[in-house]
Amino acid sequence: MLAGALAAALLAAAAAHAAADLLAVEDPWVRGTVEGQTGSGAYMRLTSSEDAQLVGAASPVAERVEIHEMRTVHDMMTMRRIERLALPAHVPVALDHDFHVMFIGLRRQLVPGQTVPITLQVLDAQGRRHAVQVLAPVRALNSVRTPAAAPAGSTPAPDARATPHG
Ligand SMILES: [Cu+2]
Repeated sequence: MLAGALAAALLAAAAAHAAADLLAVEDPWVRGTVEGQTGSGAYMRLTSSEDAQLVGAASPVAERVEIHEMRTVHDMMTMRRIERLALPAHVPVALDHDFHVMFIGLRRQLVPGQTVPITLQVLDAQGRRHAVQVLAPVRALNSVRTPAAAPAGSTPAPDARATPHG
């Protein structure tokens, strides 16, 4: 009887394990665009409550949303799509420059005052997929990355480097 009640309680707890409990999203924002611009970036800080992975993203404002990694190859700053980004338990992961969310094929201009919905696809330690909803305000085109997310001693990313797709 006790075991049954405990099992029921555990099941209820598992069902209540919402995506919001899994992932804390801080300071999300999207870089504004000029008219006709087809790409932009989204920036935020993610902290997972357990070992997890960011495996995808989507937004109604863009045809495609990818997770990108910046790398320096032969002194050239390049970026590539990555399939998954590790989110170790309780370690804040900054999506600010080296990693960022990329909007490709923007359907409209993004101007300050707007809010952009983004759905993050997260795989938890048990291999379960969670959809995490984020509402990211649009910031001015020339915004630099969130100062709070920048490691000490680093310099803010110039706009041109942060949005090579644009
Ligand atoms: Cu990119």
